[in-house]
Amino acid sequence: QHPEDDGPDPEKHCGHGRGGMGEEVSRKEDKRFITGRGDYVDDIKKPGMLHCEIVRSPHAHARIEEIDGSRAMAMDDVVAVLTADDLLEHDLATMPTLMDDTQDVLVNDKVKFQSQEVAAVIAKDRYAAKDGAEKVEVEYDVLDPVVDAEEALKEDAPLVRDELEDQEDNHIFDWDTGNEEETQRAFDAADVTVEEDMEYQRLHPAPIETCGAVADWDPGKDKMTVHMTSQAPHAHRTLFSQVSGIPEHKVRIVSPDVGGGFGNKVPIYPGYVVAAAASYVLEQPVKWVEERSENIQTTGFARDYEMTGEIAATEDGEIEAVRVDVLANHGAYNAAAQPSKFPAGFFNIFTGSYDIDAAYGSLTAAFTNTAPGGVAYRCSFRVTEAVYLIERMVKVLADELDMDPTEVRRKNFIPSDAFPYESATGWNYDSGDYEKALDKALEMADYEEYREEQRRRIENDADKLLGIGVSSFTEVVGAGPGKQCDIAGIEMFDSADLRVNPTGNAVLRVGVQTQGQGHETTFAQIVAEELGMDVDDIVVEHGDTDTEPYGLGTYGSRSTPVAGAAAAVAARKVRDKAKSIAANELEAAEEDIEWDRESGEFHVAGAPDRSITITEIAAGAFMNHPDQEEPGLEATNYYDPPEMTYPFGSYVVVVEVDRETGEVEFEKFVAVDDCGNRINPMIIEGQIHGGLAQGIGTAMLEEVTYDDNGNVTGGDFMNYLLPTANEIPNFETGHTVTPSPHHPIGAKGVGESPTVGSPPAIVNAVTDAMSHAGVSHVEMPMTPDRVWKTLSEHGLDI
Ligand code: MCN
Ligand code: CUM
Repeated sequence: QHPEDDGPDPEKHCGHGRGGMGEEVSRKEDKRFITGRGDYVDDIKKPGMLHCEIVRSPHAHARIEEIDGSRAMAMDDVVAVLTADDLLEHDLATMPTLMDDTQDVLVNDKVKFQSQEVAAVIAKDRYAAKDGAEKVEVEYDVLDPVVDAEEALKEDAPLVRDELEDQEDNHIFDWDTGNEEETQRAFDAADVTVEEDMEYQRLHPAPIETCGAVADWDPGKDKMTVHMTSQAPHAHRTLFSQVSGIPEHKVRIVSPDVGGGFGNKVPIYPGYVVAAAASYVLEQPVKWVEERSENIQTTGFARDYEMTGEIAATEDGEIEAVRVDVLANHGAYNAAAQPSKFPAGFFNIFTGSYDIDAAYGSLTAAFTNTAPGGVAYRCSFRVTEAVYLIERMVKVLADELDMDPTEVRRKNFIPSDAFPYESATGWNYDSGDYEKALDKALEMADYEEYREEQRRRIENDADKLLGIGVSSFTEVVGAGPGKQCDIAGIEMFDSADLRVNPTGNAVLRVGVQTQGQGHETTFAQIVAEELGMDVDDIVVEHGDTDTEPYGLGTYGSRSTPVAGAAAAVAARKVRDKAKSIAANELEAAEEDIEWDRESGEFHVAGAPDRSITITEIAAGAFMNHPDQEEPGLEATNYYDPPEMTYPFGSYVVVVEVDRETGEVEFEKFVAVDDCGNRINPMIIEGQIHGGLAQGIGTAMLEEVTYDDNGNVTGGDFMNYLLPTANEIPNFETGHTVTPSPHHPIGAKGVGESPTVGSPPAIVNAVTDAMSHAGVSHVEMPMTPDRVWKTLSEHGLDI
């Protein structure tokens, strides 16, 4: 995959003061963000631009009898009212989802979830469009909805997808993994078995910026340009071209600055297609930007798994088998944003950090009258659900055996010398050292002292109970390899294109798309490290399909594992050519030219004073190129990773549970993460803080709920509770470094780890406070009323 190079050594100080690996370089992008010069979709204004407002169904399940747009059309600034009939003329009434289902762009026959797209009003300004949308009259024949997956699978449930020929019920698919018989045998023979039901509630990714697009059809060039909020511009261009029939080279997708993605901006939404269709028909630019409630109510949601976990173990806590059964609510369409061969995402990594011989998982997915989705919100394609399951079950087992949960973990960890390790469900873990991370976290958290304090409080019948929760999670991020992972058939590689200019600075173009992760800084650091350039001399460009090399986008924490590898390899290719130019400049043989990572310079072997910098080499490449070489200094790499990367960590959470009110307070929050070699520790810290906040939101506050009529009851930020600074404790972070053996710079992804790893640690802490009274589980979000109820059911309330 790349020229032989051991890469940066994590033991040594990296970066060498030029802003390479390991340096806390300030974020290059922040200057424009904090001075109000960001360039978001809603900032784009084009001459003659029209505005699109979507008319949405107030009902969750209803047949459309009639749509009358005449009163809207009669308004002054309204230019057009579009319905499914108009889109049908252009074959755009439906679009494929990422899981090969077909979703209505505008509803043709039957509404399948509340706020589904029914019609669109195009007007000269946003206000007129909104007023017009209110004047569109839609006659509905309201049907009974079903919002719960279990209800949806009952025989007399309303049929969500009656337009599908073979669909007689709401069942979408069954999926399983592992070895059922072997697992059953282990359960039959086990000393101890435990079982727990747990729900991973439906969540909303909640980026600051909602989804939107400015579509601009140019009839002179036959070209469609769409500025849109996209985590995957190239993949979206291919899909746009396939759906619209406009040849791919005549479609340009631009993702300017994106105000947060969190998985929300991986799917294609009807609004994008409507804006593009309207621009095509009206031959004017059309802008569509969602409002907050539209985003909360209709955008790709996260989770919604009802799980039953089981563990079979010996009396001294050795785990022999794990089994899990899942009921998944996929909403009205099968539209989870994940590699197409993985209908349950990467959920089958549910054996976690443990060496377990037998495992079996089964899952049933159902249609309901709710918005589609399932994969979003820092989930690593449902590793969140898998980690929650196993880390909760280990705690349940520890309680059953009356053992310390950290002892159970230690007994079962995959040993650090067992890597590469193949799990019972077929994952190939690249590297890990779980005990080291756990030791570090326990030490940072004063674990033993808190255990003492916990005992004291129980003995003294204290008003506030203490709970200590641990999670030792393993992540899997960095999809491909392309043969295993694809989006709509396109293999999941990624790319980087590095061009050095005659004056010695460079432009790196990448196929991934940052939404706040700081790629403009960290990717420049990779090049600085691998080429000896100064980080300020490298500009990173992304998000324009006309200029960037094809890439699959940013999600599943794949940017560093895949595009980061591509950037390193492209830089090394440039370095190879640089050697030839250096030889020419220094009048030496190419074999005698060595590159020194420390100084970043090229010199003649055995003569360190005969050296030359990359800036001088750049000049040589353009002004005095060697006869045997092409002029210029650039390289491109398309990187198909041989394997995914397996970051991990140990989190320790200490909580106080108020026996009178059920309120939970964080006393201590320790997070030790291992993402292999670290590019920018400050950016990593930021990723961890944000992810932990989202983990706290998950465990304590957030849930998308529906009433029996299918109304979204948490459709705004008054009801859908995001954590604020008030709810967030002081985090103590630490790290260990276990490099990925197959990644050119030894890095693993980190963006999702904290959201994946923290919810079980928090729930483990809250249950731990009450486990002496027999509490084995509290469902998320652990609101005070829920916790109080649990306290009172177990005689702990006062
Ligand atoms: N990094 C590093 N050293 C490492 C690993 C990562 O310095 N060993 C840096 C990276 O170079 C990058 C950042 O940390 O600048 C995150 O990298 P990575 O783990 O590769 O994740 P991605 O860049 O692919 O980001 C995706 C991930 C996902 S899937 C979600 S969801 C999420 C998350 O990132 N969405 C975010 N973090 C987010 N942060 C912000 N601000 N906004 C979002 O929408
Ligand atoms: Cu699962 S949310 Mo991210 O992969 O964009």
